[in-house]
Amino acid sequence: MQTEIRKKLLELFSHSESEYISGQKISEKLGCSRTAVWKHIEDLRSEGYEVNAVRKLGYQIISKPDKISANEIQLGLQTKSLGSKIYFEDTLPSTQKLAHRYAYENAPEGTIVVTEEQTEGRGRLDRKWHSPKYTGIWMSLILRPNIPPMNAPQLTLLAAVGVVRAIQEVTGIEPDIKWPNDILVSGKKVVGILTELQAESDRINSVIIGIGVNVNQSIDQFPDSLKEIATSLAIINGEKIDRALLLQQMLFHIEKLYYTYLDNGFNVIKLLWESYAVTIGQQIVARTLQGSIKGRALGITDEGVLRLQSDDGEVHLIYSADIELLPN
Ligand code: BTX
Repeated sequence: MQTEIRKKLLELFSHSESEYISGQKISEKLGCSRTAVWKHIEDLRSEGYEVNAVRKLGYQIISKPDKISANEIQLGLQTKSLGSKIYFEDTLPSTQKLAHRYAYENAPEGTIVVTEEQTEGRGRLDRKWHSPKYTGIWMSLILRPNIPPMNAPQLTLLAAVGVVRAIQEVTGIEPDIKWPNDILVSGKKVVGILTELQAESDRINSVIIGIGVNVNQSIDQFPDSLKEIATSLAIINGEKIDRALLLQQMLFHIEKLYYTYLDNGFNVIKLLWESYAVTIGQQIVARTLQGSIKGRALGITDEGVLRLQSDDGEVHLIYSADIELLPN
């Protein structure tokens, strides 16, 4: 929408808060046709405004989009390096893509890329990650740990613990972790984590941790294919959550765990992770690219690999899979 017209339109509504303004009046004030008015209203809706339209009465703005900004993220951030450099965009194909570029261009450790909306958000194995505007936290974090590349999956588990702690603190919700990268509430996914590497055979240049949190979506904002398997923190709590604050707390907890990890290794993280994990002790099916294995999840190894005992007693090491929890 042209900025001038948008400004006029919003001004018009700000003078008559919670009142209806007729399409006729808007078209006169804006100097455009009724069809153009309708188009401008549709644009506002696509940007996160909730607009009521009632025949004969006109239009009424019910709520404005709940935006965040780099400033808001920075203000009150209690970290040393995470978030020390913030790239913030209103819309992006994927934060992960841009973070890869910045990592390649030597962005310092702790750099984050955050956006209000992803048009091509992605999960593992090139799956899609639904990332509608002004509702979630869509972020990629660049770390440069001095660890062997094979230990990088530990950072996915570390990030999951950090996100769970932040969610607990800010919302009071107690989420579960499903190996390796899902955070669930009442069995539905609220967070996905995607860890990618820029590495040589024995050395990590950077780890890019993509985190997607469903924060303020209403149920209607999920496509039908996700309604049964996904939820948001606001749906669970029945009220909107301060996304900037949640993001700050995520960075705070991830950083604390990260320094513990660099100083003392994976052990503490492993214990914490296991305390939040629903997978452990459960009957599960692990679907890997090589096929499916059914059995009991015993725990994770020091490398963060899942140990699964199949019904014939054999213990399998699962490096990457989709997990289905079966009733015990
Ligand atoms: P995943 O492969 O474990 O999960 C992807 C699957 O999750 C999809 O196939 C779909 O079934 C389901 N799904 C898609 N969108 C959502 C959603 N919003 N909520 C719940 N379930 C959903 C998980 O991959 C890793 C996701 C990482 C997303 C972040 S966002 C910031 C960064 N940028 C980017 O492009 N990806 C990461």
